[in-house]
Amino acid sequence: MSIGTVSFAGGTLSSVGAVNLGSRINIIAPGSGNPGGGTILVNSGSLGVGTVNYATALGLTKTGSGTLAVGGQINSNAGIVGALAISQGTLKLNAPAGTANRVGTLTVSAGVTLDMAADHFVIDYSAGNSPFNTVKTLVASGYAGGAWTGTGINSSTAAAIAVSGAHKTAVGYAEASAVGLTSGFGGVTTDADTVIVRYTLAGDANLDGQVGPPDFQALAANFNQTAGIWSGGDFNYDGTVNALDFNLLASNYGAPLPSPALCTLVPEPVAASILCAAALSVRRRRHSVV
Ligand SMILES: [Ca+2]
Ligand SMILES: [Ca+2]
Repeated sequence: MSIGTVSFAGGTLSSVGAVNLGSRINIIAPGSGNPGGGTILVNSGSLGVGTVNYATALGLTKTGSGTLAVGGQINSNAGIVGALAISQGTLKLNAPAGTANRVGTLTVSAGVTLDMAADHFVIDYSAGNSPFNTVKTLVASGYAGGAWTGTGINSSTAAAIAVSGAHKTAVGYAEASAVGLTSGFGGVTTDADTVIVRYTLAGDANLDGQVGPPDFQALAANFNQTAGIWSGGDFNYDGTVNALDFNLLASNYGAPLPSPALCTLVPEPVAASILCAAALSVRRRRHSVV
C-alpha cells in the first residue's frame, strides 16, 4: 500500500504491516477541535515515510516496537522548532546526503533507538535547555563497545562498517558553539543554542567529516582528562581522553568518510608510521608555539 501526503493535526496513524507513505507527513498547526502534532504507532515491522515537515512547535511521537523509517528530511520550518519523541521501538533516519534533520527537542526513551544511519541531526534548543548531556549519554549507549548496536542513539551504517570496514565510523556530537557551526549546518539553521549530532569518521572531533590536524589538536589539548566529550577527543565514549582515542583518530587520519557500499573496497589503513608522523608533526608545531 502506498499513500501520498498525510497531514497530522492530532491523532494516531497505526500500522501493523509494511506501509510506505510515499510523499510527506505534515505536522500542521493546531486548529479548532484538534491539538496539533500526532503519534505514529508501528506495532511491528517497518513503516516508511517521506519527509516530515513541521509547521508547528508541537510534535511527532513514535510509539510501538516496530521501526519508523524516514526516507526524507525531518525539518522544522524557519522559526519553528518542532518536537520529536521516540517513545518505543526505532526511528531510522535517511535524509538526502548533505542535508541535516532539524528539531527543537528530541526525546529518546529508555531502551529505545534513534538510528542515525549516515545522517546529520540538529537540535536547536531554547537557551538554557541544552540536551548536550542527554545526547552524550544516548550516543555512549548506542556505541555498545564499538558495535553500534546499543539502544539510545546508534547508527546502522556505523554498525555495518564496524564489522568489515577499515576506517571505523561513529556518531559524533558537539555544542555548535564548540565546533564553530553556529551559522548553519547541512542546509538548516543553527545558532549558539544548538547541539549537532552527525555520522562521521571516528576521530572527527570538529564534525567536518574529515580527520586532520584540528581533531588531533582537540585530542592533544584534552589528553588524560577524565571529563571527556566527543569534540574534546573522547572518541570511544568512556569519558577519558587517552591512547584508545588517539588510536581511533590515527587509524582514520586523512581517510575518506566511507559508506556501507564502499567499506569493502577501502584499502587497509595508511601505514601507522605515516599516521604517527603526521600526528607528531602537528604536535611538534603545537609545542613550538607553546
Ligand atoms: Ca575533523
Ligand atoms: Ca576515551
